[in-house]
Amino acid sequence: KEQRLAWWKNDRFGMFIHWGLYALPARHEWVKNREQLTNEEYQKYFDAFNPDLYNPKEWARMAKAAGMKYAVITSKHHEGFCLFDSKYTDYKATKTPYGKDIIKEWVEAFRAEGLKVGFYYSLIDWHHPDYTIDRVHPQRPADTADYKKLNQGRDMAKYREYLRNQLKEILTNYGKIDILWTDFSFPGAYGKDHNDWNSIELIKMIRKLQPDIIVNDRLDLGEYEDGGDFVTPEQYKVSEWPTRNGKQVPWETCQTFSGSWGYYRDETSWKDTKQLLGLLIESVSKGGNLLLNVGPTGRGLFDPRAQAALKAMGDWMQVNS
Ligand code: FUL
Repeated sequence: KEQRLAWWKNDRFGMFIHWGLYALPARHEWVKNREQLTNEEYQKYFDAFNPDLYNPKEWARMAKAAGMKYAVITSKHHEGFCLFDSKYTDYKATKTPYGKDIIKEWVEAFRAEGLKVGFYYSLIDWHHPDYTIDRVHPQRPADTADYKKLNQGRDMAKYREYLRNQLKEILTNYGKIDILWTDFSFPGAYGKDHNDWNSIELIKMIRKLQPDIIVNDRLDLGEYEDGGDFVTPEQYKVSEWPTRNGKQVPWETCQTFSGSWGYYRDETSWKDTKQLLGLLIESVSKGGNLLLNVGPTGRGLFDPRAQAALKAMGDWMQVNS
């Protein structure tokens, strides 16, 4: 584990990219859930998905200039839309008007800049017909008595197979992948946990397919011997080096420029340069990494506010890195 993590502990600073159909409505990556949209209502974003200005080389150049050394992109977020060309679904970029494998282009561009590459993959899937409706599903019922009726015909065993097949695809079809960032669990009544994903089998498969890969801690395997390689405090400034069982553990905080992870056009709560640099310095000084998120627009651009922030961080890094 120490060996696997060596480069990552040295590199410290990475770019997170949340991109999917939610970039089109541009009001949070959870929009389908928040507004309880049906697949039919959400379909218009799929039909219109055509990021004509997508230029991953430009993204990679900006990440590198900011001083970032690695990047992690959403291969699939909770909405279920796949940026990669999967054999197991038509709900993917290659079937939209855009028609190309976003992930393939992305991986090539980022590697060419010398950046390490990682995939975020959502265990949650609000589009798949076998994924059971739970308390965080867009179609959640008002009355808990209705879950059973709503879930008739949905089969999590089939979804588990889909999930496993897709993880296998992203860890097989794109060469060496440096990081896997899975997401998420909502244990408890009407939620889901590691049994729903069959996480123990998944982590074994992941290690076999990519022996050097670093995996985050979101397979809900806290008790298991291999619970992942690092912990992921989200959206708060870590005040001291996190511990598990009294021992300091590798950690990475993930943070947004404003609030949401997906592009949110009207958000005004953007952090200023001082806050962003503060996050980086505080994290590194406490032994951690910073994974700073960009949510590209529906046409494939980084918002000018994101570009300016990255530039300002890069200017600082040039003299202080
Ligand atoms: C969370 C997700 O629900 C958010 O949308 C985002 O992806 C964040 C990094 O992880 O669990």
